Amino acid sequence: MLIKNRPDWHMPESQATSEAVFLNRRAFMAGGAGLIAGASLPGAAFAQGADPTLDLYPARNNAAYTLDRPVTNEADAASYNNFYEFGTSKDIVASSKRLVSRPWTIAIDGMVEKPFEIGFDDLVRKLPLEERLYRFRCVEAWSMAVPWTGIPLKAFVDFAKPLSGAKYIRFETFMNPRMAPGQSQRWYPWPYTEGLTMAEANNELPLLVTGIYGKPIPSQHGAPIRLVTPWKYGFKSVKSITKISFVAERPKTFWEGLQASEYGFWANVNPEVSHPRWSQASEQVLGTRDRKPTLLYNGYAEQVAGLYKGLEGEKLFM
Ligand SMILES: Nc1nc2c(c(=O)[nH]1)N[C@H]1C(S)=C(S)[C@@H](COP(=O)(O)O)O[C@H]1N2
Ligand SMILES: [Mo]
Repeated sequence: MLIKNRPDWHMPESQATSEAVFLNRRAFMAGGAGLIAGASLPGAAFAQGADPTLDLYPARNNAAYTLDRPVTNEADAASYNNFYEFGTSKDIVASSKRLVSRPWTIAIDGMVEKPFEIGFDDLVRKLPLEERLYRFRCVEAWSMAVPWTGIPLKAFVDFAKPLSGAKYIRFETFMNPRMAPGQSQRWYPWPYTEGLTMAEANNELPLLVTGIYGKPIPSQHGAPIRLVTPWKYGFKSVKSITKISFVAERPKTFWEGLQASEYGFWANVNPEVSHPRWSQASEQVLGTRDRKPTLLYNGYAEQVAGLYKGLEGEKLFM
């Protein structure tokens, strides 16, 4: 196995237990560990042309969203990723180059006036794009601060015209095991899915992200379009979306399907509620030697706390 030199802030494997460590064990026992090797095949066969949305960047910055810490170095954010479709390590940049992000079609279905499909390059020119600086917190207790560019989810919801019976929005990633070797690992509930309540979807914070650091989003961050919900743990921020459905029932998410006792639907950040394998009290800031205290709702209580009034009986923080 190749061990790359890491900057000295990088957490040793022992500290940075992966979200899926128990799965690796399961895979090993099933004799499927060799499948992971496929994730590092060269991506040459999938080479693509210039990005057709380059002219949209950098987008206007929305100055309403400020940070309490410096923006994470771009190279650090771009080389420490979770994208299980391309491997379970943090080092998936090379294998994620297999992601073919053009042409890219998104299906909008379920409880909408009229289901439709739209090409990504068409969608991104129909709706407003803006840049926002957000904190981002993974349940593995690392964090970063990122200039995302995206479409406010609320603008997309209005565009999709959901019916009043729609109570949740469900997001789904592509399914293509030939392109994404991790999807050959049959014990995962592929494709990756996530969901929000309609009230959450209509909040000001969630972004359908299409860019990062003033450029179109690269493969490892979830090209060409992914969700970002900065008050929730990172696993809610589903990458490379191909389907958005409006539904009446709470969707079952990928991580709930894997391990419901550890990963719930709400997944709101709370320093006082530990995950079974990680204290959530503090976070390792990527690219620095800093551990910072974690903030309730990752510092976004002012914007989102009201969403959870009356839901105190729910497991809001896992
Ligand atoms: N489709 C898909 N989306 C995903 C994941 C994944 O494995 N597959 N991992 C999630 C997790 S656990 C995190 S922390 C973030 C990481 O985003 P980043 O690599 O852009 O920092 O993506 C989330 N979205
Ligand atoms: Mo994560």
